[in-house]
Formats: sequence, C-alpha cells, structure tokens
Amino acid sequence: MTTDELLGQLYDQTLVGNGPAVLELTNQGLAQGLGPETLLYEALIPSLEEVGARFERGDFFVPEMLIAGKAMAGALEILRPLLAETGVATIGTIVMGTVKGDVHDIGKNLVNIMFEGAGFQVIDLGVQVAPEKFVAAIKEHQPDIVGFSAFLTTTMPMFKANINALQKSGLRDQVIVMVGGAPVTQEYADVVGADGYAADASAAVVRAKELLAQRRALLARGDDPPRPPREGIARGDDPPRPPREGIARGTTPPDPLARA
Ligand code: B1M
Repeated sequence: MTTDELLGQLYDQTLVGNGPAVLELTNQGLAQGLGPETLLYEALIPSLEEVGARFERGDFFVPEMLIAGKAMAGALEILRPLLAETGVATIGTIVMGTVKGDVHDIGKNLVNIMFEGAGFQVIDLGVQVAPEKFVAAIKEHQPDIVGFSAFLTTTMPMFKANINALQKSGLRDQVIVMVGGAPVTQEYADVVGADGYAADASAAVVRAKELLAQRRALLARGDDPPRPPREGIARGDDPPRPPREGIARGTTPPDPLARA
C-alpha cells in the first residue's frame, strides 16, 4: 500500500469509528516507516475534524462521534511511547485536567504526551475536574504549571472559576496557568487572566518552556513574576461569552458555572 493509500484508509476508518482497522493501519504505517506525527496530523486529527463538521451539519450524531473518538484514542495509545520518547531530564512539572462539565480528553491526552516527550512530569487529573481538585493537586504536587483544557464554549468559563479558586487559596502566584482546547483563543485566555495559551499540543510545549524560562529568570533576579492584565477578574466581571454557533442542534450542555 502506498503512503497516500494508507493515510487515506486511516482517515476513512477513523471517520467510521472502525477501531480494529485503525489500530492495524497505525501499526502498518509505523512498520512502513511513517512517523507518528505524520499519522496524527495527516490522517487521525483531520478525520476527527471531519467528524465534528459532520456532527455540526447533522450528518453524524453523538454515537458516531464517540466511536470515532475511541478509534482515535486506540491509535494514540500505540503512538504514545513514540511521541513521548525522550532522553532529557525532567524540566518541570505540570498538573493537567479537562475542566468541570467537559468529558473531552483526546486533545488533553495528546498535549500530555507532548509534554512528557519534552521532559515534563505530567500529573493528569482526567476529565470533569472541579476547581477544588485542581487546588488540592497544586498543594500536593507543587507544579510549575497548571493546564486547563476546555472543548466546549459552555465549559470555557470554568477557566475563570478555576483561576478564582487558585486566588482564593493563595496559590495563583505560585503557578503558571495555561489554557487550551478547540474553541479557546488567545483573546479569551487573556481576558480570564491565564498566563499562556496554545492552539495545539506542539505549540503548548513551546509556550510552556517560554513561560517557565521567563519565570525562572525573574525568580533568579528576585523579582515577582509578572501577572497578565486582570481587569475582568479584579472587577469580578464575567469573561465575555464565547460564540455558541458550534453547539449543534440545541444540544447545549448545562452551564457548569451554574452549578459551581
Ligand atoms: Co464533542 N464536541 N461533544 N464529543 N467532539 C466537539 C468539541 C464539537 C466542536 C463538535 C462540533 O459540534 N463540531 C462540539 C463543541 C461545540 C462548541 O462548544 N463550540 C462538541 C459537542 C457539542 C459535544 C456534546 C455537547 C454533544 C452532545 O452531547 N450533544 C458532548 C459534550 C459532552 C461533555 O463534555 N459534557 C460531546 C461529546 C463528545 C464525545 C464524548 C462523543 C467525544 C469525546 C471523546 C473523548 O474526548 N474521549 C466527542 C468528540 C470526539 C468530539 C470531536 C469530534 C473531536 C474532538 C477531538 O478529540 N479532536 C469534536 C470536533 C472537533 O474538535 N472538531 C467535538 C482532536 C484533538 C486532537 O483536538 O481536542 O482540539 P483538540 O485538542 C487540541 C487543541 O485543542 C489543543 O491541543 C490539542 C492537541 O493538538 N489543546 C490544548 C487541548 N488542550 C490544551 C491545553 C493547553 C494547550 C493546548 O494548555 C493547557
């Protein structure tokens, strides 16, 4: 099978959620000498993007999205050790989790793998992580960075709830806050008072290293780490409502803040 045929089949089989075929094609691709990044960025991720587009159009429903996600997650398990292959010493610790009200974890897991590959120790709190759980994990593990993932416009406001919880516990200045997830933007990250944002897993590692280097340089000079603009938080305002057009067919999940 040519490379194009293999990548095409991997894309198609992920789209229809054929887990065994996805595993086989992933192994076959690796055996043919394709890199894990090629399989990820030229077949698996584009396929899930198409799943999302079909869901938005009403051609796919939650079960189709679920089996496609499971097929992708299976492939990710094969690729994990290859993506995380590293000889570097631990350069920092990061506590990661998907925010309360959100069960998406494929993107977060991929970010974790890339962080591990870059030499970070990753403490993964899983999905639907409540602010109190982030606070407890920061107290326990004393990480350099805490990372919040949100994949729904309705769960993005949990970033602010989490940051407020860190402030209340006196932890905000001890840890770098990074945020990300499909609907998140740099602008939104700025408004909620995060220190860093990245659009994808590779960019997340680059940004984390930059933020860590900046903080360590400041600490070495005895300065306080800089805080991003916090007008919204200082005034107790809500962050701007993110766009909601991506939520398909009135399937809006409950607003987590209503229960926070
Ligand atoms: Co859902 N889902 N889903 N879903 N799902 C999306 C996210 C959606 C965009 C689909 C669509 O309508 N086009 C849409 C959200 C729309 C919106 O809010 N604007 C949506 C919806 C509506 C829903 C439900 C509400 C559907 C319903 O029940 N009616 C429901 C919500 C459940 C809940 O969480 N409460 C739901 C459920 C599910 C499944 C459970 C079926 C399944 C999840 C399986 C799983 O994750 N274990 C699922 C899936 C598979 C998707 C899509 C199709 C694929 C997501 C994915 O894995 N992408 C998704 C469509 C899409 O994204 N186009 C969709 C691949 C992954 C590698 O990319 O997740 O973007 P991504 O991660 C990237 C970046 O975001 C970034 O790096 C990652 C790797 O490069 N990143 C960070 C992530 N975290 C970061 C942290 C950082 C930095 C970068 O710093 C800390």
